Amino acid sequence: MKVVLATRNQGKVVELRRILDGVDVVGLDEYPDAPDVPETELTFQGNALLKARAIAAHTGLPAVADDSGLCVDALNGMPGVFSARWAGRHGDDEANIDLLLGQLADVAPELRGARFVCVAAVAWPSGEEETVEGQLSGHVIGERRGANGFGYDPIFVPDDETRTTAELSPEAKDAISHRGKAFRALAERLAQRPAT
Ligand code: ITT
Repeated sequence: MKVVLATRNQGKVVELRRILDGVDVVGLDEYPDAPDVPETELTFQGNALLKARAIAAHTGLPAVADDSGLCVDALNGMPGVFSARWAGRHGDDEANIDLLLGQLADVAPELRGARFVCVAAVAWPSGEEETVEGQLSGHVIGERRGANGFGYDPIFVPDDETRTTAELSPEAKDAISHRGKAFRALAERLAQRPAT
């Protein structure tokens, strides 16, 4: 089965291709005229569906999208759906991390709990759609460590780990990550369905 991956984030494309092993994944680079879909919803599920729907309508293929982010307890769940643009400019990982570290500077270690959340959506050209969710709980540390991954990985340590997700190998991150969980569930759904 062929599906279009509705993301322009290359870090995600790399992760998703790895996780959706066995599915024929084409990227948006093959559809240069595909619409840019603003994430206007206030939930991960709403935004994932917006993106998947628009790309399924444009390509006539099943389209897969996710919306994800980091929900920090001390910030009442923020940045959440605003994670990619927390410091103002979409995808500016360095500025986003700097801002978050500043906001948590006076927060005690035991109060720095957070979780990554990912909602993955598939939209079928027929109009049907499904979503699945994955989470990874942990805490935010006070400085950057590690060079793997993307986004907030250098400052996030999962529960039962001492390393940040940027210090884990890609495979070790996939095995426990919010996106790994959501997309493995989605891959099962895709395997059970015809392509139209
Ligand atoms: P698309 O919308 O094109 O898929 P995006 O980067 O805008 O790409 P999101 O709207 O889902 O994606 O934003 C997710 C942001 O949350 C991402 O830019 C990171 O800042 C953060 N994030 C999500 N998953 C992460 C992960 O596994 N590791 C580190 N940061 C992550």
